[in-house]
Amino acid sequence: MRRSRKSDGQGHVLALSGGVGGAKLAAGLAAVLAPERLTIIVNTGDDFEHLGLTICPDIDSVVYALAGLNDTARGWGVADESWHALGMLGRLGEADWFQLGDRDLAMHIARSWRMREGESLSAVTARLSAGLGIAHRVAPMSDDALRTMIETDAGWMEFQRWFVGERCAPAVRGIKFEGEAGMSPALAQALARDDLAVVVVCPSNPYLSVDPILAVAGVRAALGDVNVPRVAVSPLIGGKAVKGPLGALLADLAGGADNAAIARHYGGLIDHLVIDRSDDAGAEGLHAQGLCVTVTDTLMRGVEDQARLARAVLGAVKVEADL
Ligand code: FO1
Repeated sequence: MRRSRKSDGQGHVLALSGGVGGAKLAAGLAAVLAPERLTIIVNTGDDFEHLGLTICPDIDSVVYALAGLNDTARGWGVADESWHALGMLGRLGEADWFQLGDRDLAMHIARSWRMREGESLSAVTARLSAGLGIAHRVAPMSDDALRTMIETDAGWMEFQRWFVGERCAPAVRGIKFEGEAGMSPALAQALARDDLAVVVVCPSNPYLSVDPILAVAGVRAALGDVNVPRVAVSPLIGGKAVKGPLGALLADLAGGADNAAIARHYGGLIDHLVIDRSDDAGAEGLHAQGLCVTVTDTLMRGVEDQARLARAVLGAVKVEADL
C-alpha cells in the first residue's frame, strides 16, 4: 500500500542518478533547491578497483558537476585536466586503458585512503563533496558493493572493461548485478521522510545506471510504496541517446529505442515521464501506458539548461523550487 505524505509543494526531493546526463539534471536540481530539500542518490554499479584505487565514476560525475569542475566536452572527469601520471603509468608498463587524469587521481587516492582507514563510501562521499564546497547531500545508493556485469558473446565482464576497454562495441546479451547491497543511510532516510514530495529519476541509462539502484535490497518495494509522484526524465532525444550505449542496448534488449520501451522498462515504478519535444509524437502512446507526460526541451547544453529542466520537472509535479 502506498503511504500518504504531506504535500505542500515545499517537500523533499529524492533524485536517483547515474553519471553524465543524470549528473547534469542533479546539478540543475541543486541549483534550484535549498540543500535541505534535496538528496541525490548515485549509482555505484559502475565502480571498480583499478591500480589499487576505488573508482566511483558516477559519484564523481555528480560531484564534479555540482562543484562546477566537470569536463563538459568529454562528459566525464575534471575540466582543464592533465595526464602526466597516466603517461608515466604507461611507461612503467601499468594499465593505462582507463584514463585517470592528474586532478581526478586526487579524488580516487583520497577515497581509497579513507576507505582503507575504515570510512564508509557514504562518509567519504560526504567528506569529499564538502571539501569541494558542495552543500547538497550526494550519497551512494549503497555502502555495499553491487557490481554491474555485462554478458557479451565472449562471456561476462566487468562494466568498465566493456564500457571503456571494449568501447561498448560487443553486443550486450545480458546484464546482472553481482553482490548483495542494502540501502545507504541517505537513501533509506530520504525514502522514509514524511515530507518526501517527489522521486526524480534523472535522464540516465535505465539498464546501466538506474537498474543497479533498483537492485539494492528494498528499493523497488519502497518506490512502490511511496505515495508521491515518481517522475523519470527520458534520456532519449529524437529517439536517440545523447551519449553512450543506450540506443544499442534498447535495440538489443528491448526491441526498440523509444520512450515506450523506457516506460515499459520502468513498469509501474514511475507515474510520470518527461520527454523531449522531438519525441512528442509518442506522448499519446505513453498516456495509454498509464503515464502522465510532460513535453519540454530536455537537452542540457549548460548550467542554464540544467536549471531550466530541473524547474520544469518540479513544476510538472507541482513541487516548488526555492531559486
Ligand atoms: N570513460 C571513458 O570512455 N574512457 C575512460 O578512460 C574513462 C575514464 C574515467 C576515469 C574516471 C571517471 O570517473 C570516469 C571515467 N570514464 C571514462 C567515464 C566512465 O567510464 C563512464 O562514464 C561511466 O561509468 C558511465 O556512467
